[in-house]
Amino acid sequence: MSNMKTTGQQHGRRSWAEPWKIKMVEPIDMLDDEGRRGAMEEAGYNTFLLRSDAVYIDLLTDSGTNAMSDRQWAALMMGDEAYAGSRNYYRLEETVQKFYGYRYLVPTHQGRGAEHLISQAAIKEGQVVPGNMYFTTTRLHQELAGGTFIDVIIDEAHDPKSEHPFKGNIDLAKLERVIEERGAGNIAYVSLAGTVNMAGGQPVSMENVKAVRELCNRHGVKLYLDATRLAENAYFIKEREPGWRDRPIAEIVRAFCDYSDGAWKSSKKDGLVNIGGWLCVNDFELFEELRNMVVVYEGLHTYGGIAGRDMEAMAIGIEECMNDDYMHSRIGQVRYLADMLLEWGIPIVRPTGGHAVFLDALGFYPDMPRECYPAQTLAAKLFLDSGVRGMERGAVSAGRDPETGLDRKPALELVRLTLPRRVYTQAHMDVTAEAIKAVWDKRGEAKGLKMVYEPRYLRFFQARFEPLE
Ligand code: PM9
Repeated sequence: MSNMKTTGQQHGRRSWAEPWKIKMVEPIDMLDDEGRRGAMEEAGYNTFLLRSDAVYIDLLTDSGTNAMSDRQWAALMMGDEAYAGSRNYYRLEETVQKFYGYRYLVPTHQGRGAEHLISQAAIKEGQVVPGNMYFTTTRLHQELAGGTFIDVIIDEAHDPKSEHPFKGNIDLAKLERVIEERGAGNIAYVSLAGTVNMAGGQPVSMENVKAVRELCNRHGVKLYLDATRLAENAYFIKEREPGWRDRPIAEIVRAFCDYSDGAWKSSKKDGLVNIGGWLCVNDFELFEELRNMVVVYEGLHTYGGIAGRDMEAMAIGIEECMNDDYMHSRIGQVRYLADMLLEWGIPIVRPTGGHAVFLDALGFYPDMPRECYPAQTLAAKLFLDSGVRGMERGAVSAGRDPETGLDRKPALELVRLTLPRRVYTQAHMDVTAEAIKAVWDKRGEAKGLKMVYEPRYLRFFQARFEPLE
């Protein structure tokens, strides 16, 4: 039975509240105008290069920024820091098997550790990896393993105004075409992510994963999931897909995973911890290979680069993120912020996604050339106005095409305001919305940025810019 009933909604109340109360607080304050200007200049107009002390409300990412529960903090004291065979590993293994249903688990220090292992083990030089929109670290690991990512997400995902309820879905015709053109033997696997990050946190339907599985079966192709935000994806299935309304999030996650051959996960997101990740597969031979590789790149196969105490907190985080009441408040907070912006006519990606509100920078600055990095500019302007930190998710994040060396120009040029879980209150959301409104009202003044330093990999993390004005 769903525990959503405890929100009191059955009594006709309109409001919801978080199913937790605050036990410990971390003071924050805002630098004055001059302080914020100095901090932004020092950071080369890249919000990743700001010191967090300079930030007032930090919506850079939901990755590793979660507030852990009292149960998780208490669990840290139960860490078994044995080099080999830690009891926390077995607890994590049992929990992952129970909730995600896979046979074999390899722990990793975070998501990209798992991406590295699966890419190296499952991609052969020259193979392609079709998937539902690229993610920065995922695609890079696929490329470093000799693969080429091919986007087969539905067209609606590239349109910020489309109200399609499952904009994360794979376009089956596109996928079939890739398989037929390249030949099934040249497909490493299909890479399917829940609540697609770069599309605006957009979900994948159960119907779609089932159909993708059937298509993969017909061609003998493997299907692996990026389960980083799969519990959040399950909320949208419950809300929007016929037949799932009365099913708990946990059941939906399990049913979704059952269509796949394995998954990787950054537990730093909907897994409700600050560090950790894992990789799971059902195939024993592949598992043996991964278990062997993990000792080279991460650590022994019973800790994979993290402490025993962190594995214990991860196991509890899995149980907590499957709580329907919690998930209702989580997605509800994202919508609270989005709805204020919509009321003021501020352009954001529709429908509102699972982990963040995405500002449409091309809607803010329709006349600014893409070469002047509208989203990078908008993220900088927002920090300068109010100390609110967001993240560019546009041309800078997309990087260069490895073959041509030219800048990729994704259809979406966005600033992501990502909500850490169980961290900020609705008052913080009010202040954030008002800051965005102030930047929106002054949108005619923005001139853009030029890139003055570009690192080789994942340039958005460390690139530096100068203002054009
Ligand atoms: N995502 C995020 O902020 C953190 C790094 S990139 C700015 O959204 C997916 C869907 C992710 C993700 C990280 C990873 C990698 C894999 N898949 O950061 O290595 O969103 O734990 O996970 C970030 P790790």
